[in-house]
Amino acid sequence: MKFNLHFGEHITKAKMSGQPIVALETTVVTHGMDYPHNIDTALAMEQAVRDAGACPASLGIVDGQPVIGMSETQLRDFAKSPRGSIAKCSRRDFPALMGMGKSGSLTVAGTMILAKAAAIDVFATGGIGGVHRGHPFDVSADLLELGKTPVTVVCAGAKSILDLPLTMEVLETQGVPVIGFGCKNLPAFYTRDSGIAVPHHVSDASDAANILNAWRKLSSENGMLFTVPVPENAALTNDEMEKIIEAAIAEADAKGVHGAAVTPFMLGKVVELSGGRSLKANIALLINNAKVAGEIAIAAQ
Ligand code: PSU
Ligand code: MN
Repeated sequence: MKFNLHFGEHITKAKMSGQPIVALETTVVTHGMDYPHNIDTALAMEQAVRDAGACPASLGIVDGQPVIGMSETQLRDFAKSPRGSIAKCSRRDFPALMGMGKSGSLTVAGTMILAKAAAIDVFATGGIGGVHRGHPFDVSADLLELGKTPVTVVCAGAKSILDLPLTMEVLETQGVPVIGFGCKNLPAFYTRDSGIAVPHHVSDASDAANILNAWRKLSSENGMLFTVPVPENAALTNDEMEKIIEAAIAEADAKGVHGAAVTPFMLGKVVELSGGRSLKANIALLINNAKVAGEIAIAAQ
């Protein structure tokens, strides 16, 4: 896809000085968390990238215009928008949103597409989409995008609202390197260890940077994943999560929630059923992933 991109001033500056840039997604702002946690977290992620020495670029579609490096005002507008008024934009949604001059927050897949168009190859998010439990044909476009778009994504694994073994199988089929960052098993977003081994792992940003640079040198045609466990002091346990998730899945199935609505529905239910503890984990891992992505981008300079 080709885009007529609008660059924020901070991005133009960073590009001119050769400062590494880290892309950030915005679906988490419009669909992942409520106001004001969403804006506070988005700004804290930007700050974590800056503290690491890199330049943050929050990506979104604003009134039909793809923006690389949204301003604080634009992010605030996204954060305050009533749920559902800003569309969740994945690969399939670009023509409709842009053609009609609408705004869209970008999913992992959507962010990868615009990041590539803007020549940004490092991106931090919370969790990636995956294969839904009990619905093996509901495969997130994130996984297929990782199979064909060369952007490295730093995430906390995927939520166990998903079928994690099947998600790993699809990533393997798509040829996506999955690198544990400080972990030998895939983290499961709220929890640190899914019990599923990842094929490769590193213990710090400098080793991660060596892999990032090898991936760059190979001119890889697909994406790469670094998986970072949620910080220990904010992590939930697998046992408590499993109960919550089973209840949430049962409710989603009973209500017939499907398609793009499934993930936001599940995210909301989990917050409700965990009494807010999942929110604390979510915020902690998002900020930590932004920090790690910034550190890797700087170490790979
Ligand atoms: N998983 C999360 N938090 C999120 C998402 C996924 O733990 O906010 C968002 C991301 O933007 C991701 C999208 O790209 O949901 C995946 O949606 P779907 O499953 O419909 O592909
Ligand atoms: Mn889906």
